[in-house]
Amino acid sequence: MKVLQVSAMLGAAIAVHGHSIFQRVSVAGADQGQLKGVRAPSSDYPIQNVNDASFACNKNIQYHDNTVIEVAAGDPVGAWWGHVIGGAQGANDHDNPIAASHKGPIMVYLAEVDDAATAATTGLKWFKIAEDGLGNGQWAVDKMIANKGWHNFTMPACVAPGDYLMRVELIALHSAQMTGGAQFYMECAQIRVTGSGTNSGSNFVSFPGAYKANDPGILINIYDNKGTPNNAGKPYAIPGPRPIKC
Ligand SMILES: *[C@@H]1O[C@H](CO)[C@@H](O)[C@H](O)[C@H]1NC(C)=O
Ligand SMILES: [Cu+2]
Repeated sequence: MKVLQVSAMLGAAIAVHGHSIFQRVSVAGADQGQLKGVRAPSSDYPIQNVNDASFACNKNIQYHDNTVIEVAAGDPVGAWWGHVIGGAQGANDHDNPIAASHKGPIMVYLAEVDDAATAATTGLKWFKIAEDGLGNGQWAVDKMIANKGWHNFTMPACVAPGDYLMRVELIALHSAQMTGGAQFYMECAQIRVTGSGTNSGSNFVSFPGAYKANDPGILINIYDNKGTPNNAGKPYAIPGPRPIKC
């Protein structure tokens, strides 16, 4: 009986942390495989300090293979999120791919590198290629949950060929009304863009550096006076620069 009670309490404690990890890529509908070409930690914990030295591609990376994923400019791309490495944490995991409370945007950045398999993650110049925030009361995270962990976007058709780190970032805003309360989840994939694009980016930013703790999309109360997480019907200002336009 005691043991059962303790494990029930542990279960509840774990359920409180409905975090997430980006760990799989699809290109033009082809699943590239679990952790193939994605650098990931084993921990699903967020970073909450926008000045964290590991804000680009997360810390304590445990998974880092030599795969470089080919993406033709213009391809549809999917980024798959799971609660923990592998997806669900046990049976009936209601917090997979992420706890439903974790409303917020999902963004994709690229940084050009010499060799995506081995590139260091500091000192890079990042540009944004995709972003989704809040529309019609639905957050990017809501769509990702409805889509079984997949966040789909298009590799812009004008992106110049070359190796890039592709940083996919989700911000959970459920406690973002306190400074330092926003939760940042990010991993980087190793990709090689092909095609005849000529756009090597613009509006470059650094990580850390791109965000401030009090940016309007980071220090924010997303609840209306009834507690609905709809930003009280106001538009949501997605952090960082706008994506490139082709
Ligand atoms: C998103 O991409 C995944 C992986 O390719 C696919 O299974 C899913 O159907 C796509 N979802 C939508 C809504 O396009
Ligand atoms: Cu969480």
